Amino acid sequence: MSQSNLPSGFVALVGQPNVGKSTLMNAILGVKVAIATSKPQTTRNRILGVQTYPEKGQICFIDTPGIHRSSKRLNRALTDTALRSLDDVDLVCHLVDAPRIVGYQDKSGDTGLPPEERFVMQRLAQREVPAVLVVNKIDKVEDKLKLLPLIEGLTEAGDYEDVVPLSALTGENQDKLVDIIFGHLPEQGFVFPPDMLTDRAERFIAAEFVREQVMEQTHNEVPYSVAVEVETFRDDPRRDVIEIAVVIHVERDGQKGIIIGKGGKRLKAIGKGARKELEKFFGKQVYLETFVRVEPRWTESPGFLSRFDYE
Ligand SMILES: Nc1nc2c(ncn2[C@@H]2O[C@H](COP(=O)(O)OP(=O)(O)OP(=O)(O)O)[C@@H](O)[C@H]2O)c(=O)[nH]1
Ligand SMILES: [Mg+2]
Repeated sequence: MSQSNLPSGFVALVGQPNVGKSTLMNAILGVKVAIATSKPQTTRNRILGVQTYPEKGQICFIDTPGIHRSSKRLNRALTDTALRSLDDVDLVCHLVDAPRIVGYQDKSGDTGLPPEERFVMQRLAQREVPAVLVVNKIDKVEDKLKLLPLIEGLTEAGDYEDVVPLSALTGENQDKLVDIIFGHLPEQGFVFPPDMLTDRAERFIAAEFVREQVMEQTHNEVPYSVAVEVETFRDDPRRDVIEIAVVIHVERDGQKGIIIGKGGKRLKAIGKGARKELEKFFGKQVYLETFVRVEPRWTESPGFLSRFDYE
């Protein structure tokens, strides 16, 4: 088959927050492009990740924010971004968190689909793109027999071309998903050059890697009140170090104190963690400076949200 006949196209990864969309994209790409944390609402923008198989074809993943119900401006913008991503793709992968659904019981003790999952399914049903159901985190389901009723319930409630139970963490069944995806892509040759990885600039990646550390190392409302902006990004090819300076925006003075920590300890740990990840990504030494600034109620400010491309 000549390269111009190989299957390729756009595949949106969608689902509730924290189901493993970014982890799965990174796992298939073999590179961390999208940050992933243990907390929901980590991803805030649509992020392209391209994986080229020279003999097989090209998958252009679109990682998206988690779809969820909320009255907050930032959160509504996240769900809107995810839903807009469905407009121009060839296939949707709807990810669900297997252990969460297996363990679900409503107030009366009935099992079934959690209402948040029904909300996502309703939103997906309004689109015409074909969808594949990806049942993620199966490594966390001890009794695999419990997956069967779960899959039955989901496929009854939604309209899917295929179902793939897998683990984005261990890699189990990921090849199967790749094969299924290729079965749904048009034979049109590569969309992007084979060495393309993402559409996101280095500055975006740098800011995101810092935000990842803040989200993992803080708790309660703090992770959701943080936005990170790169002020300086200096990568001089004649020098073997990249100089990066970032501002961590928070909403309140108290949050600034939490991020800095006693004697600057937490900010130091955040910087250290981010620097390690950045050096891995850029393959070069990184000198990272961090500043914390208070931007009152930025999560409700249209100007600030659009500055970060959140809406
Ligand atoms: N055990 C297990 N954990 C997983 C798996 N996939 C993802 N996780 C974990 O689930 C958490 C959420 O992963 P993310 O990739 O950030 O999830 P997401 O769907 O992108 O979340 P949002 O960006 O908030 O919508 C992280 O702690 C991951 O390590 C899996 O297959 N098994
Ligand atoms: Mg994500």
